Amino acid sequence: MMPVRALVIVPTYNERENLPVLIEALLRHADVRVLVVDDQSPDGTGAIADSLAERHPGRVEVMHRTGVRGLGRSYIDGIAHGIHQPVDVICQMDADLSHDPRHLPALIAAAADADVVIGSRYIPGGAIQNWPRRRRLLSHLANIYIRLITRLNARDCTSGYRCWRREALAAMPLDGFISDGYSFLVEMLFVASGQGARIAEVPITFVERRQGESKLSRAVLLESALTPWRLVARGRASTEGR
Ligand SMILES: Nc1nc2c(ncn2[C@@H]2O[C@H](COP(=O)(O)OP(=O)(O)OP(=O)(O)O)[C@@H](O)[C@H]2O)c(=O)[nH]1
Ligand SMILES: [Mg+2]
Repeated sequence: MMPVRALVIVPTYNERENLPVLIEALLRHADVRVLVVDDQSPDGTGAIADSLAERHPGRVEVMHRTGVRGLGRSYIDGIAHGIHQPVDVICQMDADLSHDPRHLPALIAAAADADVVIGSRYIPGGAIQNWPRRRRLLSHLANIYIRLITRLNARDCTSGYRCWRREALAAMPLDGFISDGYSFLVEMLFVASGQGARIAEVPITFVERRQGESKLSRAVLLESALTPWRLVARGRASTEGR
């Protein structure tokens, strides 16, 4: 069987302690390349990423974004670059070591029969480490809420650990996306599902970050609460327009 070539896109904002550890672990897997998308992190993550790219030529690439910062925007830029690379699958994961690289082969393998594979905390075998009860509850309720409104079937619609077949990503109209923060992840699934993408899940153990700071703010939570409604409203408008 031909090896599956993977590109892993890692958005970073202030992840200087975490990024080197993540990249070394990722590169232990053959046929894996990494694209770091840094948003001018004030802590110097961008320079650290550059030195990692120098140490691993051909396997690590860095995109330094300027202008408006954002997780969704970073993914859009990273994906626009990634879909033109000679790879079979494109993965997304957080830089803060919450997403263990040891799960990557399972995600990539499952993409043989799916267009997108979610690293899932909420299917049998999935788990979360070091989250307080409050945060667990919030995430759990968020997923119920999203599933109810959007009719998505996946158990973990908010996981940022995913593996896409390159063609499935290339088919996404990313320019028309309406969300930018964490709900960008929900929007990606919603749009993919609307395009008939096959969505699969494999269990992961999510580990809360030890280094660096969380960027989860009130504004992010509000956007997350509104996005599912905006997505279905847009979906209805586009079917009525036909
Ligand atoms: N490029 C870029 N990356 C970002 C931005 N905001 C967050 N990230 C990265 O996106 C990933 C997820 O962000 P986190 O802050 O870990 O979000 P979270 O997992 O919900 O919150 P934590 O509890 O802190 O882990 C990490 O790799 C961040 O560095 C941003 O504005 N731009
Ligand atoms: Mg995190």
